[in-house]
Amino acid sequence: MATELRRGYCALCISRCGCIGTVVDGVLTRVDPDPDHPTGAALCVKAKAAPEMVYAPDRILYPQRRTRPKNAADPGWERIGWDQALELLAAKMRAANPEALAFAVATPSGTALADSFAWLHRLAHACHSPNLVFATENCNWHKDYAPAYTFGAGIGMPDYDHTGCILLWGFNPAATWLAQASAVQRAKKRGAKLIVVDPRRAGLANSADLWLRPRPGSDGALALGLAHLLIEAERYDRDFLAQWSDAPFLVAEDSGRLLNGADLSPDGDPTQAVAWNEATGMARTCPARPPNAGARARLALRGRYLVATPNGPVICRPVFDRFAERCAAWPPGRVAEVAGIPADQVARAAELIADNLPLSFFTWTGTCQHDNATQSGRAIAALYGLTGCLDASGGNVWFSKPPLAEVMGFDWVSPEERQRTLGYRERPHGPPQKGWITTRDLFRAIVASEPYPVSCLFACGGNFMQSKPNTRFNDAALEQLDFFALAELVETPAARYADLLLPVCTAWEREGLQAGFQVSAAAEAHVQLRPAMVEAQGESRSDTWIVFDLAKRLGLAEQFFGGDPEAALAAQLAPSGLTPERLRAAPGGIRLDLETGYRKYQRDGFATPSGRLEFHSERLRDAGLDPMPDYIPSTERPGARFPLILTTAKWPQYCHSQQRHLPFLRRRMPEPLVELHPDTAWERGIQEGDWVEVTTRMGRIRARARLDRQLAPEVVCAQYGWWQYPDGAGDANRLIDGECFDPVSGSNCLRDFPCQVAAIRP
Ligand SMILES: Nc1nc2c(c(=O)[nH]1)N[C@H]1C(S)=C(S)[C@@H](COP(=O)(O)OP(=O)(O)OC[C@H]3O[C@@H](n4cnc5c(=O)[nH]c(N)nc54)[C@H](O)[C@@H]3O)O[C@H]1N2
Ligand SMILES: Nc1nc2c(c(=O)[nH]1)N[C@H]1C(S)=C(S)[C@@H](COP(=O)(O)OP(=O)(O)OC[C@H]3O[C@@H](n4cnc5c(=O)[nH]c(N)nc54)[C@H](O)[C@@H]3O)O[C@H]1N2
Ligand code: SF4
Ligand SMILES: [Mo]
Repeated sequence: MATELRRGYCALCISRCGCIGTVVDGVLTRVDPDPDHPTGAALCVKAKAAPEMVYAPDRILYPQRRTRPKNAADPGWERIGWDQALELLAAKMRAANPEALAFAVATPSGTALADSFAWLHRLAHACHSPNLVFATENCNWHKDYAPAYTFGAGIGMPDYDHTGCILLWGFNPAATWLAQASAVQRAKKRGAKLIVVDPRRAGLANSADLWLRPRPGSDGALALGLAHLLIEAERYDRDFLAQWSDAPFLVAEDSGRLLNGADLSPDGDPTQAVAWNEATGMARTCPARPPNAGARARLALRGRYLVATPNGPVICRPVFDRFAERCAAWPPGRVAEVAGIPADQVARAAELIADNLPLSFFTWTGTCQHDNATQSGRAIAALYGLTGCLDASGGNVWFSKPPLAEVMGFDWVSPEERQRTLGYRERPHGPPQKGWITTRDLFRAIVASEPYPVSCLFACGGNFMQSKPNTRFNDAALEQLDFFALAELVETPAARYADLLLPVCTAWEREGLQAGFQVSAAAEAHVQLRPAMVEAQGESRSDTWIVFDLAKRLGLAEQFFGGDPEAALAAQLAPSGLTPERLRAAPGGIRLDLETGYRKYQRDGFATPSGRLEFHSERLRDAGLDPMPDYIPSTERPGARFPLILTTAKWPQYCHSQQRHLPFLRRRMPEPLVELHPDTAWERGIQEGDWVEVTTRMGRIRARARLDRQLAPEVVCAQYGWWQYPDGAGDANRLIDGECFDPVSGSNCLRDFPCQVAAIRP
């Protein structure tokens, strides 16, 4: 018996936990943590199920072509060869004009798609397709892109090694990002405080110094309320705000517009904002980067000023004064009313934050999956801005990343082509600016040619029939596609509509590059080329292999490094000084000698139009949107028929709609659950373990009741993605209306939808 140990990392979710695989006679038998790896402290149950995943009987192992009509119960799959399969797909792609050709990709945060994410984008862009379906609006958009309107970049990462207080807001890393959960626990042991904001007392909320239980969707109100308490107590970083944020910039009271240099004199600089100098009692222009500290003027943050302009006097107030006024509308009593959090707990949270700086925070889907996500996110970002901890030691830091070549090819799509992206016209400040579209918009285009027809779709995973809310036209759209090719591991509900099924190998059977493991400066400097633990099963291939082969067939070899993935990898690595060979010789990975500096804005400014952290976004104002954060109640409010609030969450056993077919995991979570308060259950005659029905104005699903005394009696938490269970039970997304969405990002009410629960009588 030949036993081999192989170092790698688990690629199944964003955590990318360092691991060691055991391979006996070419068979993967187990996977264990790699304690020498920066994210290798622990593995979750999904990694433990790796052998079952590789050898699962349900896997697709050969390319297959449909032989029956799309509405037939059985597609009549016919096995074909790779050459025939890819030639068929290439012919269909060549025949479709670029905007009629769409791509789709599974989330790289909850699958191993990160391996090929960049290459699939490169292919779409080389084809000049403006449309790529990606769950970003409900996922990472609100932490990686939307914060750019405040910070000029994403939220960065808590500097756990130096932080004084951690705020986890709608983020449960114990279930979803093990390496962050470990980092939080280490920081807590060192003495850092922990505040968790979550309607459920899940994961680290159990050991937090303070657990705040907001009503789902009320996060914006809480953020403004906390900001109010910090402002009222003057426990904010005045110097940071005056020098590095737009807080002192004057806004005209009548128009809500920022004043600029041209307002002070006809030959003034219109690119410079204006602030009130308290020392001279005069308005002055304000450079993005402040002059040396000695010459610093004392710029007003509060008050109302009369500024002389060539067109007469204008009444102005600093941005900060206007922001403070918005926050003042949220005293603890009102937060308690709207968010359901007792006033003394709101006060306690503000105190904990102010007493334990530096503050760091992480927020993810708990605050993102709402139709008010953009504004809630801005409110949280603004609250964080007050502390002055951004990019400071112990705050949220942008750690230095391994320098890799940019290979996604975003700039191959011209601005004119980009404007054709589905949803771009309605949401130019959201994901469509990167070509990322929602299924709602895709399906409308397919079914109603609105605003133009889409006829051909190539998807690398992504189970959007399950993971997206109820979009009208779900089935009709996929049926009407002229051609749909799907690269998958298993036959998902979407596969029923595919013309061509391409077998993909699991991450355990293919190589993958991870440049940076995110959770600390050291982890972010770590680069690893994960080896294939075992050979690919059947004729399955990696997504990257498929993309490169297709590119060659489409005459795009030149854009794809001669069609050679190895040459492409070398080119991608070149700026880092690494080579594929060097990485293969160091299977545990290589730590680059990168240094992370703090407060990099002092050198570079923030990547916003003003060069400063922006409480007021003139870009959003120009787009007719509110330039300042606010709390916007969800459009969907509970009422007499649907008095409860439906939310969802993730569990350690599964990623989204996957893995239900693996017995090791299924034993640990055999059936779809719905969590509810014992009083809510009692009123309805429901007992622990009963099958119940959850209903919304969109439909009904079944699930097993699990009683949880820590929930608010009005909150119900269901699951989604249970397609491998009879009768569509447990699929909460069938209950949610995909026509309700955030006006900027397109995010949906996956966490905040009115519902009712009833016992199912036998
Ligand atoms: N096991 C597992 N891990 C995963 C994934 C997976 O599917 N399974 N998916 C990966 C992906 S793609 C992502 S995006 C991440 C997501 O990672 P997380 O954001 O941590 O995922 P969730 O558990 O869905 O949501 C976090 C918490 O938000 C809470 N919540 C619900 N509604 C609200 C609300 O209105 N306000 C607030 N403040 N909180 C609310 C939930 O109770 C939950 O505990 O996880 C990644 N990791
Ligand atoms: N109600 C509700 N809905 C949600 C969420 C929620 O919290 N609540 N979370 C949302 C979030 S955060 C996200 S990111 C989306 C996720 O939505 P999706 O990106 O659609 O994720 P999955 O549903 O897990 O589907 C992934 C599919 O890709 C396949 N796959 C896995 N690995 C590979 C691979 O390496 N190659 C290929 N070709 N295929 C692969 C899997 O078999 C699976 O069928 O769901 C969203 N939906
Ligand atoms: S948390 Fe689990 S699934 Fe995610 S990378 Fe770590 S071991 Fe894999
Ligand atoms: Mo996600």
